[in-house]
Amino acid sequence: MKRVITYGTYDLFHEGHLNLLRRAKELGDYLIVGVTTDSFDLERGKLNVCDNLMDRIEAVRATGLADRIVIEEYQGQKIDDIQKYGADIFAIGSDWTGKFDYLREYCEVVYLPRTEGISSTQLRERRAAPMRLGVVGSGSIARRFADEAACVSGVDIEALYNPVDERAALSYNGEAVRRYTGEYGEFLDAVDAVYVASPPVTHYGYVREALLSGKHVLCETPFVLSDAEARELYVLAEERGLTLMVALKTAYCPAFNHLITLLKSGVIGDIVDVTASVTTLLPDDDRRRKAAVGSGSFNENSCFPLLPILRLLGTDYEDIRFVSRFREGVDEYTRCMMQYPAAVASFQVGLGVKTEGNMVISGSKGYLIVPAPWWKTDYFEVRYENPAENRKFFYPYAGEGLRYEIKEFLMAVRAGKMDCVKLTEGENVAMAAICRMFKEESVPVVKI
Ligand code: C2G
Repeated sequence: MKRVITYGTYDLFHEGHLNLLRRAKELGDYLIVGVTTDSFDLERGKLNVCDNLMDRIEAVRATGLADRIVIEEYQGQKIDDIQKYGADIFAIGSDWTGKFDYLREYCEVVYLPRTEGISSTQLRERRAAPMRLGVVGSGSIARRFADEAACVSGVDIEALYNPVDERAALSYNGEAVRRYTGEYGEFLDAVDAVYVASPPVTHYGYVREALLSGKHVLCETPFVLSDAEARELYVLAEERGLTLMVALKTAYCPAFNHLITLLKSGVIGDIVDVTASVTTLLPDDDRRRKAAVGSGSFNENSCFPLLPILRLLGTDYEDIRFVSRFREGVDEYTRCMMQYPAAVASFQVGLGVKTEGNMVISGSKGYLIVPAPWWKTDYFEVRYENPAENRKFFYPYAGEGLRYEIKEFLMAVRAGKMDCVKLTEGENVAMAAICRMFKEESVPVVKI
């Protein structure tokens, strides 16, 4: 009996998939079909899979062509499967020609003709017109965002708004994005949604006007610098049925999310301490180090450490205090301590001081450590008193890591959700409230 094995995601199962399975089956007597898991697809950069694993398996089963269906979970599994199931032939579509020649060591490799004119990507795009996104601002984060957006299907960057810089330009998919200078209203008319990446003090105004014009908003960090402003914007979004999300990239990364779910499931027992730091050493003349509204280390960086703190310990802290080194009217370094009924958190942020950028979460049974830069999490360790029990976890962190937030934003807009469970309204309001308290010194701020 000749055994054939083939693999795929089989998202939005279509004629191309069916033809491929038929051709693969004709090569032998017994067909094994591997269907990728959602996490394996994420790892290999497929971010937009619509159907879940069970639906995709069901679609393959319904063809009646597969004699056995297996789940593909990791890179290198094809070799294991070929040996485990005694496959004689590995078959795959011609779009992969040459890519699986390394399997010839284990069995025959056949590249089958691909069906032209149909693909899951096309079907996904046909299901919903691409979201026309406008970008406010054209600094380095906006440029990185545009590069990352090109990796997410279903999003098109249509317009750039920058009223202050005559030379402002943004390139998307190799082309210059149409630029609007003084006319925010015209810019908003040209798009469905807005990504706000202008200086922080301008966020509130741009977000508000975009929401009033019926546009969904993804706003860079720091979102806004007062809880009253944050609340007002969420009310506007809710009244108009719009999505309002904050582009705090760490919140949407696969590793960070697994870290949170592991901790919530009790791997280190009760969480007693969260310690994290984020420092960016900037030149003295950088805009962010100048005494102006919205500048300084706390405003610039605090949302990063506050993300794990608020997510793990909640927003009901009992006490908060700061020690800051101020130079020329701006905090170039701040250490903050937050006290909870049965836990404590502290973090350091700096623009004029450099620290180790790791995160340690301590618990009653062990601790979790993420090496610097923890906010770009792709690896962490859970450690115990007995080192034999320690565990290491590795994850993909594709590109600049912004594609995850872009994908979540697109999914929230399409699903008609106001925000995303990965970074909630409550957390964003709490972060804005802490920025306000620091600015107003309504809680202890010791200046050194
Ligand atoms: N296919 C095809 N014609 C199309 C579209 C897809 O013949 N118009 C084939 C692909 O070449 C592949 C199979 O259908 O052999 C499944 O395609 P996808 O679902 O896109 O999966 P893919 O990303 O190609 O998975 O481990 C996974 C495999 O490496 C490939």
